[in-house]
Amino acid sequence: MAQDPKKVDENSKNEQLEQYRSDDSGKDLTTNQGLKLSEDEFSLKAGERGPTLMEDFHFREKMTHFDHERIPERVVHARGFAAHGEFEAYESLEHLTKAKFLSKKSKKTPVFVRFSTVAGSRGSAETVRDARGFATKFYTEEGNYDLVGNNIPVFFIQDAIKFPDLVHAFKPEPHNEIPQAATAHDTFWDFVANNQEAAHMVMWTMSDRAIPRSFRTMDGFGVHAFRFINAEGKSHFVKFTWKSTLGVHSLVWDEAQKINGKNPDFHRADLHEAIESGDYPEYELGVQIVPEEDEHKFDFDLLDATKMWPQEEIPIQIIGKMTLNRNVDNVFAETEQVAFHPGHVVPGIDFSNDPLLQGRLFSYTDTQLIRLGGPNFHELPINRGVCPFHNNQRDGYGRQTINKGKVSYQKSSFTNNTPAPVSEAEGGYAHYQEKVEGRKVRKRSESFKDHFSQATMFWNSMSDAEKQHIIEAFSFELGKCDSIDIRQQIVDMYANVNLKLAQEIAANIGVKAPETGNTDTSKKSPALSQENTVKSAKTRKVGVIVAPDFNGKEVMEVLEQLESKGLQYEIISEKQGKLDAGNGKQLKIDHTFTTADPVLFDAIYAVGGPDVSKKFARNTAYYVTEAFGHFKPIGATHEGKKWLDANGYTGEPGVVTDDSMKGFADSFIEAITAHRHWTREV
Ligand code: HDD
Repeated sequence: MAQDPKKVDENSKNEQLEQYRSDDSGKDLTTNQGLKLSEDEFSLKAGERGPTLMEDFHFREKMTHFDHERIPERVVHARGFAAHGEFEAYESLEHLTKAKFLSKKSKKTPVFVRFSTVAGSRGSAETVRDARGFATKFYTEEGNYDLVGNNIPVFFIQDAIKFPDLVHAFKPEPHNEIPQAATAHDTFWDFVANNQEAAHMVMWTMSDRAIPRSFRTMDGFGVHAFRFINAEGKSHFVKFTWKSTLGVHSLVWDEAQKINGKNPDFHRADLHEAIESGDYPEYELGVQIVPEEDEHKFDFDLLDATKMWPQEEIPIQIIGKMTLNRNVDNVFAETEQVAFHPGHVVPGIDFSNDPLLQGRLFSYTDTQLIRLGGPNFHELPINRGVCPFHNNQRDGYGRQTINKGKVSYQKSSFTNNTPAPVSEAEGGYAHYQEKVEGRKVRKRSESFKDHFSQATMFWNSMSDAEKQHIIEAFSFELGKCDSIDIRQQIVDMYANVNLKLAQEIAANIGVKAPETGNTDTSKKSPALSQENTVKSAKTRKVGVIVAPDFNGKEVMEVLEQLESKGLQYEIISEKQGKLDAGNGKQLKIDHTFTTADPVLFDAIYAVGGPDVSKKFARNTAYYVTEAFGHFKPIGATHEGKKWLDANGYTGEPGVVTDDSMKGFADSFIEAITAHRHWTREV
């Protein structure tokens, strides 16, 4: 079904979706044919205790639909969560690209974004160590444009033909389907040892980037070099980056593993709640531009997806902002059925010859055909463009469009040769006329053969704490490899990245430490360290532990200040209900100690009360000890201070106590702004 041509604005997609939404509450129950039903709890039987009858069309329809409810999950990125929003251009990029959604300052375009883990199946936990998918669909007036990226700017492999091998290696091992959503097993590391182009991305996946605190606190990357083409036909290479306005912040590994048990839905719940409470996630879009003539000026190949473009060498120009402001109405209809494809482009955006990108251009439509059951998935509401579409494609499973007339071919005098292609000047997509020549070969370019320089740059750019986390992550993952031979191969391989890194891992996992290796510390990209990211306390969640008869007046003031600075808090006590907060106020208890857990908060504020049970004291000690061990800010006032004293935490970095309450909230918020306190001795 084609839509009327009309101006696209930020509301266009929402208005289009509205015609497909159905609110069933308050309505009469019917079959799918619209027949009203008088009974829905009992099947039709021959006698009250007799067999169910074949003629029970209602039973058959209900059961058949249920039996067919599941579709294949995505072969990768199966576990995901999505939201709607809008993109606003900060300026006109007409000098670089014809793309209309980037053509005017303040122009708004509706978007749909799906975040995902990569390895785990659809029901797997969310805070696993993995890359995160960051796929954005722009519903533009010229058709859908998909930017299908990850939260890591490089990829494991250089050529798409290896993708099935890579995925087979990191997925659970086929003989026992273990482990779920984890690379801590033999086959993944065997693949890495034998495909050393993975060295750089593995550095990222062993770093804190692979355990984000939230989808809201991670950046996104288009990974490949694409092309911008302007109205004069001039091409520039471009890389895309999404930058979270909250900065890039991560969990610690012990915490991440525990969250997977306490709340396997941690990331989706975080995104959903943030949008519901008006804390809309925001990401600025940045572009790095390289003129065609500069293609060979760098010490890496622009077409190699295992290389990033250091922003100190090729600056990032911020060109717009995306705001996610609406949750989906139905996860299956929208999040599950959305079909992304790096080949969904608009005039002004074109491809480079990156062999990973070239292969992706085949794979995505192919996978949707099996996953969404046929060639008409573009008609699903979430996938429909907001501009009209007309062609001679017809039929197929689930076809919804009723194409009128007898002609479904080019060219026909009956229709005056329409629908007709249009010229480039009228918006017709024309591929960039790159001159290409060469012999047919199955080869890797010489310029793709340096696998270690940027992995070393990444290592050199890390803070001490980040380096320590990387060593621990390698030690954990390799420590779970059964094969000592593979452990040794990986350690030897990483001596090419940094000798000390390899030696420290070797010492932890019981293999021989390499004696020689890379000790060069000269090349760095400070922007890679999360130490240098945006720091903000906004939207952080504080767990507040209170007991009956707590000092309501003072504590309520602290809570008001947290709220006024944009923080969230939840109250934890021994029993749910309400506590008297003085001045006629009451404080609602959100959680008992068991319905929450310290790993689910960014910070803990211990208040306590004058007279608490031994169990209460033990629980509070557990909360502050966990928070301390995860380097989290801890605040304590009133009776709460004694738990910090008892454990020797008072005075440690990020531990804020105040006898007089003067300035407590400010100091506590400052500690929360720092995110974690790595200099703490744990
Ligand atoms: Fe891919 C899904 C990102 C390489 C083949 N990929 C998928 C999704 C993201 C990415 C975010 C999930 C989209 C969604 O939420 O629905 N993929 C990447 C990035 C890559 C990459 C950033 C490297 C730069 N992918 C890649 C290669 C191939 C694929 C080399 C195959 C040649 N990817 C797929 C797929 C998926 C997919 C099998 C599974 C589900 C889907 O496409 O829709 O076709």
